[in-house]
Amino acid sequence: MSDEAKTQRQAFYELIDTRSCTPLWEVLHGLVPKTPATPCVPHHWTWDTMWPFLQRAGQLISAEEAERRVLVLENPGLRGQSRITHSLYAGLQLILPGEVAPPHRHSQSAMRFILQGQGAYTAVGGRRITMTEGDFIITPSWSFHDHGNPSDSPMVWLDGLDVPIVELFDAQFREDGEGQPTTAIGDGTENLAEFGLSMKPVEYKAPTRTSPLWWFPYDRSREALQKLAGTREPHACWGHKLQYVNPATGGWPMPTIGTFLQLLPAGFHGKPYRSTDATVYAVREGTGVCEVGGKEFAFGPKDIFVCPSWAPYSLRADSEAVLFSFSDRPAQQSLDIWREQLG
Ligand code: GTQ
Repeated sequence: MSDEAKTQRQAFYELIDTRSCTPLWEVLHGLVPKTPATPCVPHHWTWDTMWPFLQRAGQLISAEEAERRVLVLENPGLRGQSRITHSLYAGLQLILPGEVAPPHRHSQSAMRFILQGQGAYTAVGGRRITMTEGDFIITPSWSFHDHGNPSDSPMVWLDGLDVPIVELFDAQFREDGEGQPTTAIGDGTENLAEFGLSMKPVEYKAPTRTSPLWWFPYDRSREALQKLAGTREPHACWGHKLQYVNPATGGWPMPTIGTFLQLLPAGFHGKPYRSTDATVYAVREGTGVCEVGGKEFAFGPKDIFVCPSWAPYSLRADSEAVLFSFSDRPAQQSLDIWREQLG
């Protein structure tokens, strides 16, 4: 191209720039790359690092003052954005004995996976679900919730929220306080009775795609995995892996976040796998290694690690390992854009 043509083009770009306009041909391949181009990088937060940070946070601020005493897990490729992946938020929440985190509600959907402690509750619509290590709990979009810890030990859980997705759509709403009953109207066991046995009240009609079962106790999921592991060969990539479901629809528990629990037998050496849903792992039991993006994360209980979209990763287990994970798979599938590749 001649210098004159270059100069003319540049002058044209500058002219249209003054009217909030830009030439597609300069940006096309960035807009529609051949394969996913993500700023999200693989990362590992060990419990050994995070537990002292959480304890220190517990000395510095109360749950009441903080509203939620959470250390946000920020992806190193997305610093300052409060995201663990491009589409999801994650944090570690600490609630000390005797504390309450005040009620609020928001349009963002939330999930918790309990890492440490037992006897603290999260109240959804006034039903106080008493939580134990390994439990998976959902807080549906726009439902009032607060947390309290009447037990005598600290509780820590992993929070996962669809904050960046709701932000993408500019559909954020929040309301504080009031709406939540201040005394418990149930302990969560009635929620298990209604929806936790592959049955539902006959009059129930699903008003949304969010699961009416909010509490998925660990002992049940763990037992299911153990049974599976005793009766079949592990899958070459993911061992024995179950996904949590909305019992009323058979779909995902939340419209934006999918959750999984998997067991890797001792000595398991998984084949590489990749999918377009960047995945956050929380180690529940055992030790092993995740190989991803040229890194090796040697993981142990309560560690968190993240595998970005489309980066091949493989999982190994030294001892029998149980991993909880979550991703935006339901959102991608409802948009018909989700892909995976095995081996
Ligand atoms: O527990 O309601 O980690 O609203 C971030 C935002 C937790 C919560 C978080 C929240 C919550």
